[in-house]
Amino acid sequence: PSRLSRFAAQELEKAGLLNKTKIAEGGRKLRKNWNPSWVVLVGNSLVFFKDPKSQTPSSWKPGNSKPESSVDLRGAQLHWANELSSKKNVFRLRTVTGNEFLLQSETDSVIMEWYNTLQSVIDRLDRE
Ligand code: I3P
Repeated sequence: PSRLSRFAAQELEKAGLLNKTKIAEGGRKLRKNWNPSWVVLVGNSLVFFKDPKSQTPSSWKPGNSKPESSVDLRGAQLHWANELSSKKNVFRLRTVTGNEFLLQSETDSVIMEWYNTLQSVIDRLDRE
């Protein structure tokens, strides 16, 4: 099965554009590299796509858009993390495997909605 079809049967909860940087991989610190990312919350996964607007028109075809990466939200931890960046409205998402991401929006309401929605999915998975 393609990487996309794994998600096709699951419920789409939320999608939008956020700034993203990965700051750790398996507990090992990484150098920040902020980029706009199309973020999709589907089922128990947060899926990242490259921002279509940052690509050339010829490279962007909806049908062959492959996720850049995805994150299993089961057991994940979410924290506001404004001390980890000079940017405003930053939160950190840490997976059980020790991958850490910072996600950010210039718009307060946008980042609040993402935070609340992700926290409710994580809480639901914790109760299962
Ligand atoms: C980093 C870049 C990041 C910044 C980071 C810098 O420099 O400016 O945007 O994070 O700060 O180190 P470089 O491009 O040379 O890697 P924020 O935008 O989140 O502040 P940091 O090292 O204090 O995390």
